[in-house]
Amino acid sequence: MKTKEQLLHILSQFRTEGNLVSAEPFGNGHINDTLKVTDDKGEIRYVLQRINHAIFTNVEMLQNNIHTVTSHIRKKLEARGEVDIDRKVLTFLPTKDGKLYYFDGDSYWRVCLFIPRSKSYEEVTPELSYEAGKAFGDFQSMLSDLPEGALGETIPNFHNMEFRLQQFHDAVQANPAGRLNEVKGLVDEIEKRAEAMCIQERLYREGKLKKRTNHCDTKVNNIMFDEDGKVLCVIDLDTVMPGFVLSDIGDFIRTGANTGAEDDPDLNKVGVNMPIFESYTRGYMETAKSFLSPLEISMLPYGGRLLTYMQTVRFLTDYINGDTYYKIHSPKHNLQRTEAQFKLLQSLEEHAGEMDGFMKQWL
Ligand code: ADP
Ligand code: GN1
Ligand code: MG
Repeated sequence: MKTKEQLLHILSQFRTEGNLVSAEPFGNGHINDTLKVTDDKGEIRYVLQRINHAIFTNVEMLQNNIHTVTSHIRKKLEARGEVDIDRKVLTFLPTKDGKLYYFDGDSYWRVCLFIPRSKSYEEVTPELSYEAGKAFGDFQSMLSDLPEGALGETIPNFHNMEFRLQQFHDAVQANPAGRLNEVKGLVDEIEKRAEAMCIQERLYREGKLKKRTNHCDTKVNNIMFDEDGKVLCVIDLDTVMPGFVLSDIGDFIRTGANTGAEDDPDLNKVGVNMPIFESYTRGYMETAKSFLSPLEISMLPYGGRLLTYMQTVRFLTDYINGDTYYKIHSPKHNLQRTEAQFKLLQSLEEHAGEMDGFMKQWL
């Protein structure tokens, strides 16, 4: 990591205000490095991020996408007569020479305003989950009129299940870290479900499903709430791109509607939290129903299983590959994550009938 002086030098490339004195680690994402920037009065002013360039290889496209999305949402909020807009959409600062990021010779950096009096959660209540559902539905709805081609795919095939399985099969075939024997049982479980989990790609080829603009990382900690539990805004916009609609309900079910943690070492704690699923879905349907097709609505619970399956596949692929993608905090972290996600998947499968029944009120 950089020294404080180096970080302050990076910050000085941007059109910041105030006398900035420190930049310290913040949040617990698996991909980028996030830092909070404080001024000489002790106030947090900005969020500085080092973009993971190994994963987001086209930083120009990435930052253009984010600029397009935040400008579009800002216009919508203005048209609605919203106040306090700087807390309701992320505001990125240009560099002094007018660029959307700064390259220091080895890393790419960006800066946005810190949202004051805001909070994100790793676990939610049904009330917060209902608000989050409305917010993600509204986010998709506000972006639903972006013209085709307005956004690029920052990670090509990001939520394409067929592609993720291809990567998984490549890893199994190559077995580069010699870990395959240890995970044979999990590999079989993945294979058993492979065909059923590629429905969206198939329906798309048959012309029955269209692509929309999705957030694609609707983790519960990517929503900022105010002190009264109302949503301020959706953050972490790196993966906003065209894709299948189930992504944005699926990843919330995966992360919010889990009684345990994403990487819980105690599998007994992991399982679907039905009240969270129901309240998120209720909120989401309030803002998203107008643009969803009946087929998409009926598939929403499948979205929870799909995104949990996809994450199981992605964590296991990374474990087999020797931990090259996700930041890990212990040697078997990716295996622990895989097992916890698989346990959640089994629980979602057990509750599938109940979840489908809940959707009937909108069909
Ligand atoms: P990552 O890609 O590492 O998940 P995020 O952009 O989601 O990065 O940021 C990580 C955490 O930092 C968030 O969960 C949130 O708590 C906090 N955070 C990020 N941006 C802001 C902001 N503009 N204002 C306040 N807090 C923020
Ligand atoms: C990554 O950056 P973060 O932690 O929000 C990943 C998501 C995964 C998630 C699993 C670009 O998100 O797709 O679902 O970890 N982001 C990328 O926790 O791969
Ligand atoms: Mg995040």
